[in-house]
Amino acid sequence: MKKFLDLGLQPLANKYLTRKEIKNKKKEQFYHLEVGFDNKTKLVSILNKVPSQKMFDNSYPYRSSMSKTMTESFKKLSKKIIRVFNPKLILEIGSNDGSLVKNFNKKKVICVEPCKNLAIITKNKGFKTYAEYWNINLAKKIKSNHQKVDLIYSANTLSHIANLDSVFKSINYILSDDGILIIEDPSLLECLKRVAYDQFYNEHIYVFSLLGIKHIINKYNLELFNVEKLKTHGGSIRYFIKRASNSKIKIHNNVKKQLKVELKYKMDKFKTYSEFKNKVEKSKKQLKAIFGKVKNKNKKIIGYGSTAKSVTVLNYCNIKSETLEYFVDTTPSKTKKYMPGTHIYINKYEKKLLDDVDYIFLGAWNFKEEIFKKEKKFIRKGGKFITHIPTPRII
Ligand code: DWN
Repeated sequence: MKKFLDLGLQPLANKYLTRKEIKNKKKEQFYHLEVGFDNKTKLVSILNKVPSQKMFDNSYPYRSSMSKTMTESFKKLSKKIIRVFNPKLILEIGSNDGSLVKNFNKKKVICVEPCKNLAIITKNKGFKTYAEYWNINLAKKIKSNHQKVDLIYSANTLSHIANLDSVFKSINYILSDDGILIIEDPSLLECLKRVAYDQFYNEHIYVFSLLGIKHIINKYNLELFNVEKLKTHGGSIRYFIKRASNSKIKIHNNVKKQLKVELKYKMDKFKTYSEFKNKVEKSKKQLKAIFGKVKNKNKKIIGYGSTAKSVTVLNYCNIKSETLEYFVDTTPSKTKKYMPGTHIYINKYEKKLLDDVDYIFLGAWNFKEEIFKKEKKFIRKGGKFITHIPTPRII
């Protein structure tokens, strides 16, 4: 791995602080957020990894069901899975609060979710749930209880696991011969194009490209047969994978097309990443200038969506509560808490909290359309948004 980006010292994203922890001056854990590119594997990864147990514990706050965009995307995919693949047994790695599996017959789904506070949700709804980390021991346990599975799905999870060899070895072990693996994660190409450097934080150990995925799955005799571009999470890719030995499934032209696009963008070259670094540094200067200008006019700025991504932005750009007064968020486990590192307060979302606000920083920029639709009144009254994607600007 050759380093191309340094985003400074960062607190652990998703470790929101309680009032008591702030009062007692709780010492937060910081790590050095550096990002590198591996010329051999074409993987882009953070360099200093935080152990999974410190990140995905019994109080993980992110709930995928909090966004209409995500629940609709999962619903659409579920219909497609039933229509096209009609699997007998589905395994979801990283099932969060069950927003995908709720679309399936309970008897046909196995959930894997190491965060116990989330695993309990699917368990209580009657889904077979393993509250464990995905690895070969768990794959063996599941296989001995249920036999092989014929569809494995994993969204926004594999990018969170450091040991990709263990991930794919375990998948390889449990997937039936004509089984399908569907993965979706943020797209590195979109991240580069949008200068979305906030896709990098302790949980996002990797931001995948098709080039990187292809390299790792080939080692396990797995093969891509289709890719779909998604709008979710600021631009994601859904990878459809089969065993190389399964010749019944034709390889879609989309795979070649996407590879061509990535190569045209020179994603296989280090230079592309060092140029990205320059864009990130420029973005920081521009965002700080916007906040400075607005604040000098004594305007009230708040944040919308206390995302893990905004932890990277605020800490990298050193934006604190003197500038951004508070966040609003709909996630119960985040509200009435404080943002990691910057200690900006998170209010439970209520429309009236926007009444005297002049500017809103879009922490959840990936849900811009959903938020703009919801906040028509704020916009009509002349309220403005600040975003750093793709370039810092006021909307
Ligand atoms: O990979 C990950 C993704 C899937 O989710 C995790 N590592 C952590 C998390 O990342 P994030 O926090 O950057 O995710 P989101 O989905 O961009 O978070 C959106 C936040 O905004 C949530 O806290 C909910 C909030 N929100 C809101 O308050 N009102 C979102 C919408 C759409 C809204 O209308």
